[in-house]
Amino acid sequence: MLRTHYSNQISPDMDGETVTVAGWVYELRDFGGVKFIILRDRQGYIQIVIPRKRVSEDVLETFGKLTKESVVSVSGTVKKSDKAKAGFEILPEKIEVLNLAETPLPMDVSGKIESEMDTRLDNRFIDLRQDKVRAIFMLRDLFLTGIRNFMKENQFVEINTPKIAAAGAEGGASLFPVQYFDQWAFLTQSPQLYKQMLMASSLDKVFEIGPAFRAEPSDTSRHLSEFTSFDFEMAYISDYNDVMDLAENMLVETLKYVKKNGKPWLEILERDIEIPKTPFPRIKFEDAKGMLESDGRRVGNDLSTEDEKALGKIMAEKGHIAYFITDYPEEEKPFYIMENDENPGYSFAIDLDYYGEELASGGQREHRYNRLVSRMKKKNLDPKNFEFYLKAFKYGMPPHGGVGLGFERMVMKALNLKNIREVVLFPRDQWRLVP
Ligand code: AMO
Repeated sequence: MLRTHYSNQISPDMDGETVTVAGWVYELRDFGGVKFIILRDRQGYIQIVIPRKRVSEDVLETFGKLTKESVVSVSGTVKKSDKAKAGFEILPEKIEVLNLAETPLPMDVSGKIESEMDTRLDNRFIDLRQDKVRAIFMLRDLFLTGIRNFMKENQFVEINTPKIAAAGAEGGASLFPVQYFDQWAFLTQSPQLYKQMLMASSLDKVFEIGPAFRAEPSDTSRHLSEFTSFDFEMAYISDYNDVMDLAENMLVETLKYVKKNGKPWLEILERDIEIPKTPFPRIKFEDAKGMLESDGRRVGNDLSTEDEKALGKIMAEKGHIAYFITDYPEEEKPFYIMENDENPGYSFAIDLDYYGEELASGGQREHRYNRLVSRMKKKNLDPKNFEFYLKAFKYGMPPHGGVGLGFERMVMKALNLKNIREVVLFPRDQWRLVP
């Protein structure tokens, strides 16, 4: 192997031992009689000390050729040193150049010079060499593990549903058409229809973490054309409160998991994760509207982005960064949401807002075939296009509900980042199809 130790596997008490380390040349310092290479590997930084009189001609010659971000493997002896940050340095016997980096670099890696978002995304492989950027993706990984742990502890089965489908669930405007052999298909906007169909199967508590596609031309810091949707669906609910209980616990437990296991990365990012106060307030839409109107806003039949922000402020003053908004006007909500017969015109739809932004939406579903068909017609949808889905409601469909949550929004907001693109390796938006 070109490496025997990562930087964090070496310590001052290994003084005198021979090791081979490998990584990128982060910095080159030449003081004449003594030169240094700061090598960066996945775990951190290692100082390579090159005193002219104590190393071979080969080592000196190689040092002269090195450029920043070149890839090298260095074999040498561990030397305890009070002057080195880590308490040790490596005196090299051999430096092997594995790949020389071209100069100049397309962007600065040290984090000292801030690069534009576009430059960073065009050169994502280099951007990811920055500690802070890497920290974001190490934390993102922990969010995924946290969610999975929580859902599995609660007996949910992880599923994968098709991403190429014949019909969309979230409205025609944001569908991406795909040429599918000799017919047209679409990239799925959400696993909605599939997770619901499964409620009529033996898998009555499911979740999925997968891509969702929206042909949204909105050029904002919180929309992508391809995002990761975390969806769950559960059968045999009494009402939408069961769905909210699950979503609330999931968010709190996931945040706790990341806070506990992501300490080194949070330190690099200089961020802390705030655990939202429980129970999350459950505010009826009309009450939210009332709160906003007494604050001087005019609110329609739904909350605009600005309304959400304003409500976020009001709630933050009351000590809540996470809360539900329930009972939306049915007119504003998709066909699969159940209407509230006791309060005509309203529905059992819920949104979960987090730091004044919509994080998730869902609710109790319409599981009664005839009501579902009439709701579809009311929304000008042709039930014929949804036969594959409607069939599942004819032969034993239990009451059920669930939510879809924008995974990137969760990571972005929890880490207090300003742009959703920060938390996606290779984001897709209206302007970006490469890399
Ligand atoms: P909705 O359309 O509200 O609901 O989407 C659910 C959540 O997904 C996130 N989201 C997005 N994130 C980034 N970029 C986008 N373009 C984008 N669009 C949506 C948001 C949003 O709250 N089927 C329902 C869910 C359900 O009822 O279970 C649905 O998709 O955080």
